Amino acid sequence: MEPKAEERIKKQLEAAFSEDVIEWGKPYMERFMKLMAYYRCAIMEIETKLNVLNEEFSLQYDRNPISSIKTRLKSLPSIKDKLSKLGLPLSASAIEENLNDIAGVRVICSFPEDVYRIADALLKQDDITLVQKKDYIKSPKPNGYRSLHLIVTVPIFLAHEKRLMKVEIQLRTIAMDSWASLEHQLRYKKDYEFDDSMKAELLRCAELSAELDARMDSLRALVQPE
Ligand code: 0O2
Repeated sequence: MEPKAEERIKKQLEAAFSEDVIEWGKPYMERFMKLMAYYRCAIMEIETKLNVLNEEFSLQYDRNPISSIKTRLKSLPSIKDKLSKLGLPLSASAIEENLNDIAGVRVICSFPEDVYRIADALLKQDDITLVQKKDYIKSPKPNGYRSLHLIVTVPIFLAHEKRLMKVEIQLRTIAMDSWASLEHQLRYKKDYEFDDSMKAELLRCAELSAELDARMDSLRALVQPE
Protein backbone atom coordinates (compact mmCIF):
# COMPACT_ATOMS: atom_id res chain seq x y z
CA MET A 1 0.00 0.00 0.00
CA GLU A 2 1.17 3.51 -0.77
CA PRO A 3 2.68 4.74 2.60
CA LYS A 4 0.94 8.15 2.41
CA ALA A 5 -2.47 6.53 1.88
CA GLU A 6 -1.92 4.09 4.75
CA GLU A 7 -0.93 6.94 7.05
CA ARG A 8 -4.03 8.92 6.05
CA ILE A 9 -6.36 5.96 6.75
CA LYS A 10 -4.65 5.38 10.13
CA LYS A 11 -5.26 9.02 11.07
CA GLN A 12 -8.93 8.70 10.05
CA LEU A 13 -9.22 5.56 12.19
CA GLU A 14 -7.65 7.28 15.19
CA ALA A 15 -10.05 10.20 14.78
CA ALA A 16 -13.09 7.93 14.45
CA PHE A 17 -12.39 5.34 17.17
CA SER A 18 -10.82 5.13 20.63
CA GLU A 19 -7.55 3.21 21.19
CA ASP A 20 -9.18 0.09 22.73
CA VAL A 21 -11.70 -0.12 19.91
CA ILE A 22 -8.83 0.11 17.40
CA GLU A 23 -6.95 -2.65 19.26
CA TRP A 24 -10.05 -4.89 19.42
CA GLY A 25 -10.79 -4.28 15.79
CA LYS A 26 -7.28 -4.87 14.39
CA PRO A 27 -8.22 -7.97 12.31
CA TYR A 28 -11.27 -6.12 10.89
CA MET A 29 -9.12 -3.08 10.19
CA GLU A 30 -6.58 -5.18 8.32
CA ARG A 31 -9.40 -6.47 6.09
CA PHE A 32 -10.60 -2.90 5.66
CA MET A 33 -7.11 -1.63 4.69
CA LYS A 34 -6.74 -4.49 2.22
CA LEU A 35 -10.12 -3.70 0.68
CA MET A 36 -9.18 -0.03 0.33
CA ALA A 37 -5.94 -1.08 -1.39
CA TYR A 38 -8.01 -3.17 -3.86
CA TYR A 39 -10.22 -0.15 -4.59
CA ARG A 40 -7.09 1.93 -5.21
CA CYS A 41 -5.90 -0.70 -7.70
CA ALA A 42 -9.29 -0.57 -9.44
CA ILE A 43 -8.98 3.22 -9.72
CA MET A 44 -5.54 2.77 -11.30
CA GLU A 45 -6.96 0.27 -13.82
CA ILE A 46 -9.75 2.62 -14.86
CA GLU A 47 -7.44 5.63 -15.01
CA THR A 48 -5.04 3.76 -17.29
CA LYS A 49 -7.88 2.69 -19.58
CA LEU A 50 -9.05 6.31 -19.82
CA ASN A 51 -5.53 7.57 -20.53
CA VAL A 52 -5.13 4.99 -23.29
CA LEU A 53 -8.45 6.07 -24.88
CA ASN A 54 -7.43 9.72 -24.61
CA GLU A 55 -4.13 8.96 -26.32
CA GLU A 56 -5.79 7.03 -29.13
CA PHE A 57 -8.48 9.67 -29.72
CA SER A 58 -5.93 12.46 -29.70
CA LEU A 59 -4.05 10.71 -32.52
CA GLN A 60 -7.28 10.21 -34.44
CA TYR A 61 -8.84 13.67 -33.95
CA ASP A 62 -5.80 15.81 -33.20
CA ARG A 63 -7.18 16.98 -29.85
CA ASN A 64 -7.69 15.53 -26.37
CA PRO A 65 -11.27 14.51 -25.53
CA ILE A 66 -10.33 14.25 -21.85
CA SER A 67 -9.32 17.50 -20.24
CA SER A 68 -8.51 16.02 -16.81
CA ILE A 69 -9.15 13.03 -14.55
CA LYS A 70 -9.69 13.26 -10.79
CA THR A 71 -9.79 10.24 -8.53
CA ARG A 72 -10.79 9.76 -4.93
CA LEU A 73 -11.25 7.00 -2.40
CA LYS A 74 -14.22 7.58 -0.11
CA SER A 75 -13.00 8.61 3.36
CA LEU A 76 -13.65 6.43 6.39
CA PRO A 77 -16.01 8.98 8.05
CA SER A 78 -18.11 9.15 4.83
CA ILE A 79 -18.18 5.35 4.60
CA LYS A 80 -19.24 5.15 8.25
CA ASP A 81 -22.02 7.74 7.71
CA LYS A 82 -23.35 6.04 4.61
CA LEU A 83 -23.41 2.57 6.20
CA SER A 84 -25.14 3.87 9.33
CA LYS A 85 -27.76 5.66 7.16
CA LEU A 86 -28.41 2.30 5.51
CA GLY A 87 -28.55 0.61 8.93
CA LEU A 88 -25.53 -1.55 8.09
CA PRO A 89 -22.49 -2.45 10.21
CA LEU A 90 -19.04 -1.05 9.46
CA SER A 91 -17.49 -4.16 7.93
CA ALA A 92 -15.53 -4.98 4.79
CA SER A 93 -18.30 -7.20 3.44
CA ALA A 94 -21.01 -4.57 4.09
CA ILE A 95 -18.87 -2.04 2.22
CA GLU A 96 -18.19 -4.31 -0.74
CA GLU A 97 -21.77 -5.54 -1.07
CA ASN A 98 -23.65 -2.29 -0.51
CA LEU A 99 -21.57 0.75 -1.46
CA ASN A 100 -20.91 1.51 -5.10
CA ASP A 101 -18.90 4.69 -4.76
CA ILE A 102 -15.88 3.79 -2.62
CA ALA A 103 -13.66 4.16 -5.68
CA GLY A 104 -14.52 7.31 -7.61
CA VAL A 105 -13.16 8.55 -10.92
CA ARG A 106 -14.26 11.88 -12.38
CA VAL A 107 -13.55 12.42 -16.06
CA ILE A 108 -13.71 16.00 -17.29
CA CYS A 109 -14.21 16.08 -21.06
CA SER A 110 -13.92 18.91 -23.52
CA PHE A 111 -17.30 18.55 -25.28
CA PRO A 112 -20.58 16.67 -24.54
CA GLU A 113 -19.89 14.45 -27.55
CA ASP A 114 -16.63 13.35 -25.89
CA VAL A 115 -18.46 12.25 -22.73
CA TYR A 116 -20.48 9.69 -24.69
CA ARG A 117 -17.58 8.70 -26.96
CA ILE A 118 -15.35 7.92 -23.97
CA ALA A 119 -18.15 6.18 -22.02
CA ASP A 120 -19.09 3.99 -25.03
CA ALA A 121 -15.46 3.05 -25.73
CA LEU A 122 -14.86 2.13 -22.10
CA LEU A 123 -18.06 0.09 -21.79
CA LYS A 124 -17.19 -1.86 -24.96
CA GLN A 125 -14.07 -3.29 -23.30
CA ASP A 126 -14.59 -6.95 -22.53
CA ASP A 127 -13.32 -6.79 -18.94
CA ILE A 128 -15.64 -3.93 -17.98
CA THR A 129 -19.19 -4.70 -16.83
CA LEU A 130 -21.82 -2.00 -16.47
CA VAL A 131 -23.67 -2.30 -13.16
CA GLN A 132 -25.66 0.94 -13.30
CA LYS A 133 -25.96 3.98 -15.56
CA LYS A 134 -27.55 7.32 -14.64
CA ASP A 135 -27.65 9.87 -17.43
CA TYR A 136 -28.10 13.24 -15.74
CA ILE A 137 -27.10 14.94 -19.01
CA LYS A 138 -30.15 13.70 -20.93
CA SER A 139 -32.26 14.00 -17.75
CA PRO A 140 -30.68 16.63 -15.44
CA LYS A 141 -31.49 16.60 -11.72
CA PRO A 142 -34.21 19.13 -10.68
CA ASN A 143 -31.49 21.49 -9.36
CA GLY A 144 -29.79 21.48 -12.79
CA TYR A 145 -26.97 19.01 -12.03
CA ARG A 146 -25.67 17.31 -15.18
CA SER A 147 -23.19 14.40 -15.51
CA LEU A 148 -23.12 10.86 -16.80
CA HIS A 149 -22.71 8.40 -13.91
CA LEU A 150 -21.56 4.84 -14.48
CA ILE A 151 -21.00 2.12 -11.92
CA VAL A 152 -18.77 -0.54 -13.45
CA THR A 153 -16.82 -3.53 -12.30
CA VAL A 154 -13.19 -3.91 -13.36
CA PRO A 155 -10.93 -6.87 -12.61
CA ILE A 156 -7.76 -6.41 -10.61
CA PHE A 157 -5.15 -9.13 -10.86
CA LEU A 158 -3.43 -9.98 -7.54
CA ALA A 159 -0.66 -12.53 -6.99
CA HIS A 160 -3.09 -15.40 -6.33
CA GLU A 161 -6.50 -14.19 -7.36
CA LYS A 162 -8.54 -11.98 -9.63
CA ARG A 163 -11.09 -9.70 -7.99
CA LEU A 164 -13.89 -7.71 -9.57
CA MET A 165 -14.06 -4.26 -7.99
CA LYS A 166 -16.79 -1.62 -8.36
CA VAL A 167 -15.87 1.88 -9.47
CA GLU A 168 -18.12 4.93 -9.84
CA ILE A 169 -17.22 6.96 -12.92
CA GLN A 170 -18.64 10.45 -13.34
CA LEU A 171 -18.18 11.89 -16.83
CA ARG A 172 -18.92 15.54 -17.49
CA THR A 173 -17.81 18.51 -19.57
CA ILE A 174 -15.70 21.41 -18.30
CA ALA A 175 -18.88 23.53 -18.10
CA MET A 176 -20.80 20.84 -16.16
CA ASP A 177 -17.85 20.40 -13.81
CA SER A 178 -17.51 24.10 -13.17
CA TRP A 179 -21.24 24.36 -12.25
CA ALA A 180 -21.11 21.23 -10.04
CA SER A 181 -17.96 22.38 -8.21
CA LEU A 182 -19.36 25.83 -7.47
CA GLU A 183 -22.78 24.46 -6.48
CA HIS A 184 -21.06 21.98 -4.16
CA GLN A 185 -19.06 24.79 -2.52
CA LEU A 186 -22.19 26.90 -2.01
CA ARG A 187 -24.29 23.97 -0.75
CA TYR A 188 -21.70 23.01 1.83
CA LYS A 189 -21.79 26.43 3.50
CA LYS A 190 -23.52 24.76 6.46
CA ASP A 191 -24.91 27.89 8.05
CA TYR A 192 -26.80 28.93 4.92
CA GLU A 193 -30.18 27.70 3.71
CA PHE A 194 -30.98 28.18 0.01
CA ASP A 195 -34.28 29.95 -0.61
CA ASP A 196 -36.42 29.43 -3.73
CA SER A 197 -35.03 32.40 -5.64
CA MET A 198 -31.44 31.20 -5.04
CA LYS A 199 -32.38 27.69 -6.19
CA ALA A 200 -33.95 29.21 -9.31
CA GLU A 201 -30.78 31.22 -9.92
CA LEU A 202 -28.62 28.07 -9.62
CA LEU A 203 -30.93 26.28 -12.06
CA ARG A 204 -30.64 29.22 -14.48
CA CYS A 205 -26.82 28.99 -14.23
CA ALA A 206 -27.05 25.25 -15.03
CA GLU A 207 -29.23 26.03 -18.08
CA LEU A 208 -26.72 28.65 -19.25
CA SER A 209 -23.90 26.13 -18.84
CA ALA A 210 -25.91 23.58 -20.89
CA GLU A 211 -26.42 26.22 -23.58
CA LEU A 212 -22.69 26.96 -23.60
CA ASP A 213 -21.97 23.24 -24.07
CA ALA A 214 -24.48 22.96 -26.93
CA ARG A 215 -23.02 26.00 -28.72
CA MET A 216 -19.44 24.85 -28.30
CA ASP A 217 -20.43 21.38 -29.52
CA SER A 218 -21.96 22.92 -32.67
CA LEU A 219 -18.65 24.70 -33.33
CA ARG A 220 -16.77 21.44 -32.74
CA ALA A 221 -19.03 19.64 -35.24
CA LEU A 222 -18.20 22.30 -37.87
CA VAL A 223 -14.46 22.04 -37.27
CA GLN A 224 -14.50 18.27 -36.94
CA PRO A 225 -17.33 16.69 -39.01
CA GLU A 226 -17.99 13.01 -38.17
P1 0O2 B 1 -18.87 12.79 -3.18
O1 0O2 B 1 -18.01 13.37 -2.13
O2 0O2 B 1 -18.77 13.49 -4.50
O3 0O2 B 1 -18.74 11.32 -3.30
P2 0O2 B 1 -25.59 7.79 -3.47
O4 0O2 B 1 -24.35 7.76 -4.36
O5 0O2 B 1 -26.12 6.43 -3.20
O6 0O2 B 1 -25.34 8.61 -2.24
P3 0O2 B 1 -27.34 8.52 -5.54
O7 0O2 B 1 -28.44 9.54 -5.59
O8 0O2 B 1 -27.68 7.14 -5.96
O9 0O2 B 1 -26.74 8.58 -4.11
O10 0O2 B 1 -26.09 8.92 -6.37
P4 0O2 B 1 -25.99 9.82 -7.64
O11 0O2 B 1 -27.22 10.60 -7.89
O12 0O2 B 1 -25.55 8.93 -8.74
O13 0O2 B 1 -24.89 10.89 -7.23
C1 0O2 B 1 -23.88 10.71 -6.31
C2 0O2 B 1 -22.71 11.67 -6.57
O14 0O2 B 1 -22.94 12.49 -7.71
C3 0O2 B 1 -22.48 12.65 -5.42
O15 0O2 B 1 -21.62 12.06 -4.53
C4 0O2 B 1 -21.83 13.84 -6.13
O16 0O2 B 1 -20.46 13.59 -6.39
C5 0O2 B 1 -22.55 13.84 -7.45
N1 0O2 B 1 -23.80 14.65 -7.38
C6 0O2 B 1 -25.06 14.18 -7.45
N2 0O2 B 1 -25.95 15.18 -7.39
C7 0O2 B 1 -25.25 16.32 -7.28
C8 0O2 B 1 -25.61 17.71 -7.21
O17 0O2 B 1 -26.77 18.09 -7.20
N3 0O2 B 1 -24.59 18.62 -7.13
C9 0O2 B 1 -23.28 18.24 -7.13
N4 0O2 B 1 -22.35 19.19 -7.04
N5 0O2 B 1 -22.90 16.93 -7.19
C10 0O2 B 1 -23.86 15.99 -7.27
P5 0O2 B 1 -21.67 12.40 -2.98
O18 0O2 B 1 -21.76 11.12 -2.25
O19 0O2 B 1 -22.72 13.43 -2.69
O20 0O2 B 1 -20.33 13.06 -2.63
